[in-house]
Amino acid sequence: MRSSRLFTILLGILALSASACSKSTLQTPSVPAQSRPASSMEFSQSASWHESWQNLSAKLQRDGLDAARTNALFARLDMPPSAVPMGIKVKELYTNKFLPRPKAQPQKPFKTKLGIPGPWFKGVVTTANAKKCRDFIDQHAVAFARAELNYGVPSEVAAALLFVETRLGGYLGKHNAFYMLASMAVTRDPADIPEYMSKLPGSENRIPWIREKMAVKADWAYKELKALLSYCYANGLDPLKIKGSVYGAIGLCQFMPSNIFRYGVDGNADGVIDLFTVDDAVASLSNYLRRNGWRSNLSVTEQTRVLRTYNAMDIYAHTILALARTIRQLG
Ligand SMILES: [Ca+2]
Repeated sequence: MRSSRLFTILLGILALSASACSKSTLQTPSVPAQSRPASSMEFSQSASWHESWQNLSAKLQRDGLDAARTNALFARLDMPPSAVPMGIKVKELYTNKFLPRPKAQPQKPFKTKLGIPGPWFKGVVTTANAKKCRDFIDQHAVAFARAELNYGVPSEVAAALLFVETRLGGYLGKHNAFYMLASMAVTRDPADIPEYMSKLPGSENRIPWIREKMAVKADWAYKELKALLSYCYANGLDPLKIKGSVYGAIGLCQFMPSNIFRYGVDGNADGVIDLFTVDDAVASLSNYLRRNGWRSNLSVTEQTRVLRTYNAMDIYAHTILALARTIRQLG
């Protein structure tokens, strides 16, 4: 039953691929309103933020990014770096290192009727959510069938992962990925995140430690920024229009930009890898899982190990596997 449906669906792929040729185009300049600063207090009080962007732009060009596009892009970025991504990261690192809190008793793993160990993310593994995933698979039957055939990742697992990451594309992050990564890349001085520093007890005595961590994270953000811009230029996408997480993960499958080059797939063969389309997101995440060890007939423990390459938490992997089984039980 399943395989004959699969075959019918695959017959439709060629026709679909031939007609799908729309390309994203560069649009007129404008910074998304939701990316604008809520308060100028969130940013460095330094008067030289224009200079920060200029230096960043010059470095990207020295590292090989197209000069005209990069200059034009930064000319449109008419606001100071945001302290938000680096501030949140420093707060997290500092709190873990210097302000350990008595941990709540961790939930012990437990057996469940589904055969997937708990705990799971609260409120995710429900029949209602499984139905949403089943409907989503049916609506995008070609994308899921093709990915399952090419990479061996069951549709239910791919859909459950998309549900956990972005609620099937319903929540794609409220930030502009380019602005967040660019901000993080130029925020290297504890004085640039005063709102965060003032709330961390004892931080004034640990400036060298904080500065060192900021440098590592800023370098990381720079690499991701470079990957994001290379991706946008290669695919005709406008970086100022790409929504993402506070750390620049994008698309239905929430890939970091550097992973797009490693694992991104143009699922619908329209010449563009666009992780905001279901076809490309499902193909890309399935390729990612396959390349990180997904095979048919893996045990739950082995499936968990593969999913943990996507996100290192057991609860993440177990939630996806439990939701996938619930979808399958719907038939
Ligand atoms: Ca595509």
